[in-house]
Amino acid sequence: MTELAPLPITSAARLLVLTGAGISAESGIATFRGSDGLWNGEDPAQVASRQGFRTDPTRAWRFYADLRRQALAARPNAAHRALAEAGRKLGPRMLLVTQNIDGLHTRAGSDPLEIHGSLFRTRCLGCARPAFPDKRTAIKAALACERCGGLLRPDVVWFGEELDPAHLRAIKDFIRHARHDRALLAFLAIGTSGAVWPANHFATWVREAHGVTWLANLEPPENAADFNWAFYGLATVSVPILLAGANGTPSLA
Ligand code: BV8
Ligand code: ZN
Repeated sequence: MTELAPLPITSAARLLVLTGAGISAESGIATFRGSDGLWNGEDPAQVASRQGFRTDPTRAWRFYADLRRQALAARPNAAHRALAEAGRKLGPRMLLVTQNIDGLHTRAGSDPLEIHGSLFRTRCLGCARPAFPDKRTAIKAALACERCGGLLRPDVVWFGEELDPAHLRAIKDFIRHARHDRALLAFLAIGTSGAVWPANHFATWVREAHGVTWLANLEPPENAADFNWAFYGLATVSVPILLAGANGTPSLA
């Protein structure tokens, strides 16, 4: 483990950040694979898959309604805020990508690529209406589309579903442009178990582009070998310190 200190985020650096459920844990939202994990008590195939949704849409909607309640009751924490500040300081030299669907990065002031979708958007399986904002939590049964009567579903990416190609293109373009500009390309993964593809491959893409890979997590992830340096500890402690190079000395608030 490496001593916690500000990362060398120089003015020429390009910083790609990936977050997972661990960054929201201290905001009170259960992670997926931790002991209090979200999947505990629910089979992912039953609630986070197209098949599971088709089989029992009411069960899936109750799961996501409960997640919405948790996310709405949660507040962004110091790690979310430090990333939002780094985003303001670095501008286009930083790209924040999240696997999370809880909306906390956005509420902290970031504009993340939500590659697994959003809890707070719903789309229709019956018509071509665009995905629309939806914060309903009092959901007792599967939701029907007001326009066509078709089945509504959360606008999230389930296992076996493709990610938005535009998201993957934006990530690959960010890496390619950094290389083209001969900038220091750095990747920081925060609070993710490295269990899910393709997000668990971003570190490899950066290394193939001769970038440096950093990890801030509670424990070694499945793809620990992909990181040049690993900082183990709570995200609300490590992330503000690691980003001090961009943000200046972290306030202890
Ligand atoms: C796709 C939905 C093409 C919304 C999610 C066989 C082998 C390899 C891959 C596959 C395979 N079979 C299928 C695949 C592909 C599959 C995949 O990767 N499966 C895995 C499970 C084996 N991927 C897909 O299907 C993707 N699509 O590949 O399309 C395709 C098509 C067909 C067939 C094949 C390929 C779609 C992936 C998206 C799935 N949807 N969620 C929702 O309900 O959320 S994934 C789900 O896991 C969540 O989105 C979550 O974000 C994501 C990743 O989990 P983490 O965020 O990492 O959270 P986790 O709990 O695991 O870890 C938390 C970490 O935080 C821990 O390490 C912990 O130590 C740390 N931590 C905790 N507290 C703190 C902390 N760190 C710091 N501070 C703290 N306080
Ligand atoms: Zn419809």
